[in-house]
Amino acid sequence: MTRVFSGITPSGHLTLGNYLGAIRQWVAAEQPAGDALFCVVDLHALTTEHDPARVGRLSRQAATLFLAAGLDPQRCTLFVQSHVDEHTRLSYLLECTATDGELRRMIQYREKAAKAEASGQGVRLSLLTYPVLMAADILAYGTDEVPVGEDQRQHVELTRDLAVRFNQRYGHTFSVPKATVPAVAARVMDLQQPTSKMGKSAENGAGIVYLLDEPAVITKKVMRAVTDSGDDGVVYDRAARPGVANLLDVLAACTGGEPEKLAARYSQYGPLKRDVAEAVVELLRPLQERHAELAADPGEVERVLREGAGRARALARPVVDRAYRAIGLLAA
Ligand code: AQP
Repeated sequence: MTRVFSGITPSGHLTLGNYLGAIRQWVAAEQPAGDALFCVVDLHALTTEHDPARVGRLSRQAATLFLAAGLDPQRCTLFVQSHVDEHTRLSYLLECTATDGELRRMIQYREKAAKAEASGQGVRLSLLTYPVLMAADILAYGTDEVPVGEDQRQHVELTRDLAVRFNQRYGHTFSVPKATVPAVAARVMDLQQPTSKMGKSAENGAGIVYLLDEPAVITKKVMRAVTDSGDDGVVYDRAARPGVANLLDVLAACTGGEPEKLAARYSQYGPLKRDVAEAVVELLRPLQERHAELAADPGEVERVLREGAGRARALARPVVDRAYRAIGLLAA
């Protein structure tokens, strides 16, 4: 059976990018017997300026959205990263395996560090080391596959490198996982800045569709999406026409079509935007309705997370203990 692990950082309200790039794949990867694990990776939310109360609220909301999206706690394990100590235990061993140089090369680190520096906040050391914690999140479960959006591919590559290096130095300890990235909408772009990723921690939400946005808000954001100048109608060209290509990707992901073929149906941007808005609203409607029901019973979400943490701990403990022995630490 294939072990699947993935997570989302509660650093903002979840977006259409998180849904199309990650959560939707997770639902497809769910398996009987709880062999897939999905996690609210709350420790990662502490790597940049954060409001403690908001992290807690967003963690609960993310878990509620996982359930609303259709993840079934009978068929997979849902939990919060900080509830399972094995992640941080293993992270230190992997810090002793990784090098400073390879972490400084991570694109997300460079982008986020530049942003933190520009705003005068200072760069937290954890921003540099969090890909190692992410590697620990994945390796602690003997993971085979990590369903993620395109932006996380580099971190999964690092995870693979660390697993191979650790195994070579200290004996076979970890499975070597691979990223699985969706065929369409692996990188949903900001509707206002279509050369930047639709990211949940962006300061301006005008180009971001949040999963809990009202239908009228979604429609407004899509109708105001930046499109490209050019008089040759609607064509799918990610490099030259990123705004239109993004809309076509989203439409394809929502309706199951292919972006190039969908482009041929339109000669103007207006009708394309109207169809995208309608498709996104309809895609999110059942998720929003289920979220409203679940949010009325937060005790049930907490129960699911507690139970999930218990199962996750039992899976991770022997793997992490094995890594401790392999690297040379005495058994307690
Ligand atoms: N725009 C996107 N398109 C496709 N997939 C995306 N993902 C994120 N944004 C898009 C995928 O969602 C999963 C969870 O992402 P994350 O929480 O690890 O990272 P993030 O959403 O990128 O959030 P950050 O880093 O806190 O802040 P922002 O969003 O501002 O960069 C991953 O599988 C990711 O690929």
